[in-house]
Order: sequence, then C-alpha cells, then structure tokens
Amino acid sequence: MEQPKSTPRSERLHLTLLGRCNSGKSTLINSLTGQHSAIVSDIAGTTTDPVSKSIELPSVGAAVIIDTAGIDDCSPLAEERMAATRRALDTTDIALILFGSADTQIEEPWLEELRRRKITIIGVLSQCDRHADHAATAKAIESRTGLKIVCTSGTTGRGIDELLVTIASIWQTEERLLTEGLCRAGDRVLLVMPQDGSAPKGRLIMPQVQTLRELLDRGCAATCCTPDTMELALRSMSKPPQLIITDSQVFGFVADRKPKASRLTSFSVLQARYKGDIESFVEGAHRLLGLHPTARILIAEACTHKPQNEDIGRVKLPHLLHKRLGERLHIDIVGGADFPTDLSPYDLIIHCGACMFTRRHVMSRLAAAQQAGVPITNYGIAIAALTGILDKVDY
Ligand SMILES: Nc1nc2c(ncn2[C@@H]2O[C@H](COP(=O)(O)OP(=O)(O)OP(=O)(O)O)[C@@H](O)[C@H]2O)c(=O)[nH]1
Ligand SMILES: [Mg+2]
Repeated sequence: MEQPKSTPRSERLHLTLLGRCNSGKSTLINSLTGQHSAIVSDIAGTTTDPVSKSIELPSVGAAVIIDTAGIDDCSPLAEERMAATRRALDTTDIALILFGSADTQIEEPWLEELRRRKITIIGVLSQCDRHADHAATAKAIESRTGLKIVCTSGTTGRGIDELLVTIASIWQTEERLLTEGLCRAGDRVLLVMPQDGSAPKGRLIMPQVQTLRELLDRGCAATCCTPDTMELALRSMSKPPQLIITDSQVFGFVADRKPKASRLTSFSVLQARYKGDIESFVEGAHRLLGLHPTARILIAEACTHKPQNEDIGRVKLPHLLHKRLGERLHIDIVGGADFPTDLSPYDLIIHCGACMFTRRHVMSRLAAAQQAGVPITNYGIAIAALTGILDKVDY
C-alpha cells in the first residue's frame, strides 16, 4: 500500500538489518530501497552506528530502515556499538537477520534476543550469488534456526522482490485499528471535539484526524461537534449514535448528556489501545489509586523537544496526583531517551500518550516495566482514574 511521504515516523514500519561485518547489510538496503544511500565497502566495520532512513519501500509503503554495525564487531568500541544496536531494537517491528553460511553461532544470541523481545524475524541468506549451492546452505540454516530463509543478492537483485513481498505481508497483518471492537461498518459515531484556546488554529489535532479518517474508511457515518453543539448534533440524528468519542477534557460533561444506548470512549483511550496495551494501562491506573502517600512515581514523556502537552505531564498530572495522594509523593519527570534503565526505585510509571513513538517502542517500555515489576499506565488513563471517570469509559 503506497502511503504519502508525510507519514509520521511513529506510523512507519521500522525495519532493522542485523548481520556480521561484510555480510552485505548496507548493500541489501540499497537494493531494497533502489537508492545508493548506505555506504558499502569490503572493509569490515564500514557501518558503525545505527543509521536510520525514512523511505517509501516498494510494495510495503512508508518505512524507516535501520542499518547497524556488524554483530561480530570486535573493535574497542564494540560494546557501545552493540548497545546502540539494542536500542535500535526498541523501535524495531521486523528484523532482517543476514546469514553468510550454515555456521549460525554468532547469530544465535541475537536470534534469542529478538525472540525474547517478540520481534518478527525474517532470515536472509545474503550474497547468494557467491554460493555454489545456495539452496542447500539455506536449508541447513533453516534446520538450525527454525527460520524460513529468503535467498538474496544485493548485487544481482535476486530475491529482492520476494523479500519485499514477505515484509509487506507480515506488516499488513500487524496493521491495527484505533476503533477495533468499538464500532463497525454502518454505525453512527459522534465525535465531540472542543475547539477552544488550547486547540491549534485552523486544523484538527492528529488523534482526531486519524480517528475521523479511520471511521470513514470503515464505512461509519461520522458526525463532528463541539460540547456546545453536542445536543444539536444528537437531536439531528434519528437514533442515538452507537458510539461517542470525546476529548477527555470534557468527558464528564459528555458522560452526563449522552444517550443511554451510546457507548462512550475518548480519543486518549483510543490512542492508548492503539499505542500500548490498554489492559496493562487500566491495571496500572487502578494500582495508582491505591498507592501509599510516600510512593515514588516516574512520569515519562516521549518528546525531547518542548512538548505541546507539557502542562499535562509537568503541571496538571502532578497536581492531580498530589491532590489525590498528598504532598509527600515523590515525582520524577523524564523526557525522550532519558527513560531510566533501572526502574526498581519506582512504585508506578505514568507514560505520555507517545504520539511520537511507534507502538513497538511503547511496548518495549511496557515490557521493561513489567520485567522490573513496576505497574505502568499512561496520561489519558491515569487522568481518567484520578478524575473518577475510568469506570465510565468503554475500551
Ligand atoms: N557478490 C556480492 N557481493 C556483495 C553482495 N552484497 C555485498 N557485497 C559486497 O560485500 C562487501 C560488504 O558489503 P556491505 O554492504 O558494505 O556489508 P555490510 O554488512 O554493510 O558491512 P559492515 O558495514 O562492515 O558491517 C562489499 O564489497 C559489497 O560490494 C552480494 O549480494 N553479492
Ligand atoms: Mg554496512
């Protein structure tokens, strides 16, 4: 599916290539993209740090393709380079692991790590033009690793189309909907979107645009209103809408005025479902309500730049937390890549809506929290819990 060039990074497939030095990672990237953007040479260790590039991948669509240092790098900086590759895996949806022969010893620990992280793996026998019998080598790798192997040559172009089709078919099955399970084709859906001073001038914000577009694609009849025109919108419908989606700022107002028959959810709940694991976030929000007054909370923002919703993470949320749990609460706030590696000092993590992150990136933070035994929730769900509306939300 072709997607426009403006597809935000957080919506793009993140594809990472792993393999030994000189296995042909950079050459394969150039073949897949049809561009000569990655530096290729027969000097082992040409690519050092992860290099990511946004690209329209034929058959696949909008992607970020990530080249990495050889996994057998033994330079003095090898440890730092492998740590950087591991950080790249935090955002990786699909990993291509390149093999050069049936000796898979060096690749095995990486395969294990990819499996542990539940990253989809595609095995590649690269430079297959150099093998007298590449089919036999591929078979040997398959039986050792359990992977299905695609034979490619970045030089002759062999197997490149098959690889693109394989990537596209995996990516398609991972496509998610914001409104999955909440409405279906033919439903009437009302969107309540306040356009007050905090709304950007002349446009709708991304979660609203995304939701509206998806409803149209799914064959729903979408009606838009502000809190002021909600009653008018409802009166103009012959039957109550099956679903109402509201901005969370006016959730209470909408909940009080909605028809009984309509389900009610919020844009931030839709984003939490789409970008993370809503069940874990709701569980985290329930744990939040039971925290002791001296608990330690980590508020984590995805943005490194001055975030638009800075006041939520830095002002509104801490204020609500202190109001609910008292002034002795300890709150740390981090942004961007400063997410701590040691989460054990915390009793709870509250993550932002992560509009700048891929789902995979959010899920890797969720996994880190779970591994440390620390409950995690997100801004929208935490605010719903703190303002007493969590039990009124459909999710
Ligand atoms: N014959 C043949 N040569 C290839 C193929 N792919 C890469 N090469 C050659 O192998 C050498 C290494 O290729 P690179 O693409 O730089 O390998 P890399 O895995 O990115 O290497 P590092 O960045 O050092 O980790 C270069 O000389 C390429 O021209 C291929 O499919 N067939
Ligand atoms: Mg390279």
